[in-house]
Amino acid sequence: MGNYNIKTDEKWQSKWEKDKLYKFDNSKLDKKLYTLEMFSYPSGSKLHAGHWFNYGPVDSWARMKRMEGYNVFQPMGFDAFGLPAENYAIKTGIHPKDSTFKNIETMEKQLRAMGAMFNWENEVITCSPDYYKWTQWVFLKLYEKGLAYKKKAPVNWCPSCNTVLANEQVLDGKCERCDSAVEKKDLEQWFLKITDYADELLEKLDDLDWPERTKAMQRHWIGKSTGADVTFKVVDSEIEFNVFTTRVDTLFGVTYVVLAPENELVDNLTTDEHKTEVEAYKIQAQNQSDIERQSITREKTGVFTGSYATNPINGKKVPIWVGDYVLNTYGTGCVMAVPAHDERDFAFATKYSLPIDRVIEGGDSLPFTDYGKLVNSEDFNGLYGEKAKEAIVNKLEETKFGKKKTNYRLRDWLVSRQRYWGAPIPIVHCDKCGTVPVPYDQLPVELPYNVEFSPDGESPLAKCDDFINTTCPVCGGHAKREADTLDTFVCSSWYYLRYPDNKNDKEPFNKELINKMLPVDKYVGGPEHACMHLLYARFVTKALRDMGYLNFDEPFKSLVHQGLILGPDGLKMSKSKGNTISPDDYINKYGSDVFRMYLMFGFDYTEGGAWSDDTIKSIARFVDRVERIIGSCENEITDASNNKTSMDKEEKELNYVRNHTIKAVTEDADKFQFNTSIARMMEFTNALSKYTASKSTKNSAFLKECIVDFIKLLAPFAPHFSEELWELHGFNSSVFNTKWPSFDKKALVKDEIEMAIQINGKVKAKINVPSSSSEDEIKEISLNNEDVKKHIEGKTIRKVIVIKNRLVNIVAN
Ligand code: ANZ
Ligand code: ZN
Repeated sequence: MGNYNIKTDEKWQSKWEKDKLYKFDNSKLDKKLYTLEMFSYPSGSKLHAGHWFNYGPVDSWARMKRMEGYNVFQPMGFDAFGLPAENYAIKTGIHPKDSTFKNIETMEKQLRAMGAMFNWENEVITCSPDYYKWTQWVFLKLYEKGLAYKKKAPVNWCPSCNTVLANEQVLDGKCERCDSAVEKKDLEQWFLKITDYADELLEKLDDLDWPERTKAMQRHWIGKSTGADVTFKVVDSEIEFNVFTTRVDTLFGVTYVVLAPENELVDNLTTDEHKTEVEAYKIQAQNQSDIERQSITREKTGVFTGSYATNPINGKKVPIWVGDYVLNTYGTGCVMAVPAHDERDFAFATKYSLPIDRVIEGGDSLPFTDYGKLVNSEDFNGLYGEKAKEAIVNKLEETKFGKKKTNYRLRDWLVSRQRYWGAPIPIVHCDKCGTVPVPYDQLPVELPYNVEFSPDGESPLAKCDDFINTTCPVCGGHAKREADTLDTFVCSSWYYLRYPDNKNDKEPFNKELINKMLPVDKYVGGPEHACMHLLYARFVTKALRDMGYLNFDEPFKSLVHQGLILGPDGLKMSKSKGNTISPDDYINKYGSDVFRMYLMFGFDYTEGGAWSDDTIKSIARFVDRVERIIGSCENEITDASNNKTSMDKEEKELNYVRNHTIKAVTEDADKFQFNTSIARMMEFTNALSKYTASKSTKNSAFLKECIVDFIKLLAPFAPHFSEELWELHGFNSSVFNTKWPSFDKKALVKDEIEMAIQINGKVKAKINVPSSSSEDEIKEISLNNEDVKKHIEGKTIRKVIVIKNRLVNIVAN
């Protein structure tokens, strides 16, 4: 065993802290690099290998960037409000505030033990009043701009726990805690109008350096779709309704229409004869989630209302049905059904024996869902796709029975929670003045400590008299505070704006500073946030920009998702499955650098994988070996006077590996390919070892240069260990204050190149040629090679093909 261990970590961590080595200087922002990792939730289960995998390698990248001359800002904090702490409190009676701050303390210690260059003086904790004061400020600013509003909306309701459930607490339509069937209940809720930004959120995705998959998910989530609203009149009635369709070219193929069960027209359209059946169906549909209802594989169900509507294009009478495959929250909540050309309609029509009329040519069987030539469509026969749509919409517009329409799948963001552990919504309800925002100078609206948070159907804050009763800021009369708290995603939608100016008590951030610090240059976190956090943050940035606070459009220029580290059993790590890996044990045994390098070497950063510690020992051996080899060069390092001006063959070879390593590590690490970076470092180690072992008189000046480069290259990946080596061998200051090595292009050109010679497709010989050789020279050397001569004896050479730097191909018979 070598000398590196956890003591080395501790030594350097306290030295770095004492020297304020990583303190961010915000007066030099021309080469700033804002590196951000998604902050953690302070849960009781402490930091696990997954956190480490998120933070450790990114810190290595940031360290390299620092050495490249960037002014790196890498803050850390805690996303500290939310349900887990509250649920834990309900179970154990420990107050969420107490458990949260205790967890934060533990996690901070663990994060420090990692030795990352976090700017702790910029820490942000979302449940601290000095932070959520500004979360409330953001909410009020959105409210002022009409981007926050209240409306009735259905929530998940557990009748047995008497409480509202978040979507993630509903499993298969049942309450996660008690297994009762979850119901829908209409409650007044606060929303943020993210839909105002739907178009920009969609368009600006193109310019972002983000994983394509994530951009595709956001595109899908926003779900822009262009089509038409078509008006159907109800037969023998004044009532009419619109359907939204993306396939107006199929209008002649409509054989029935379907309304969502919740559609407000359903009661009016249901004839007496069908009342009981429709009522029963509505109740049944109520408890299905939208996701279940949209499932393609689920059997389609529905009931007939007894009424008919008229197809505006041909006057045909079609039956009106109710079916839960139609969502009330999308389009108009009604669809025109074209079973011949739509899968869902086809299944439905087949089940209920409704007519299926083909209006598009093509395909062997129905449904045929592609575009094609129109048939059975009167004047429009023979038209195709877009042309057909255009012609039919024009006709509808003329007759006032329809118009072009764009729909979005994106919904406004529901931000109120009937929960305790969140930022109070800064609103007061006054009988006289109505909804009144809390004046800015009265922020924060503090979350009271003594609150009964066990669920009983009401927001916990509603029962806290001291909190809820207040005076109206407008009229001074008696008023009640809003009892709901904000979704934790509101807290995390703007935290990156607070870090650089976290101590500002006059404003959420200094405008001038923040516009220089942002956007974030590199954001790293899990892909599970693709459609929530990452979309909310983009929205809030754009809204604050439009209010004049920010001068950039997007918060995160470049995004990387780390892969998932799974348990040894290949399953997601979780306490309940007992397959979690605690980094602490490994760090105690091997030191944090070995653990960090193991994570980087053992897994592809964006892929992750199942945990196995097979190769952690080989990383520990690698560290020992480096220590030994560099130790053996002590004499050359201290006395580098043997400075031969020219390099011999061995020195040229080592110099090649050295420069090749610099190039490869710099490029690979920049692409977050840490595993190959470390593999290159191992090769460099081998080359150093070979050189030092084979030479009795070494070129000491040259060797010293190689070792200096080696330690610098290793430093980002093994920060404590490298700092120790740096000091041990008499180098001053911190290795992290030195310049990242650059490579010498000339050294990468090898004097000689090895080439394979194939004769009739089979490798028969290897040759070494000067790298400057021309094609003809290479041909000549090849044909004069003894092995080649043997093989071609007596044959006629038909062709010699030279593939530069690799191969000579001789065809002979
Ligand atoms: C007739 C039709 C014929 C349709 C055809 C498709 C194919 P996107 O792309 O997602 O916007 N639709 C409209 N509103 C709906 C709702 N509230 N619930 C469920 N389905 C709804 O999908 C638009 C298409 O989905 C619309 O075009 C409509 O069916 C259906 F051969 O209209 B289509
Ligand atoms: Zn009032």
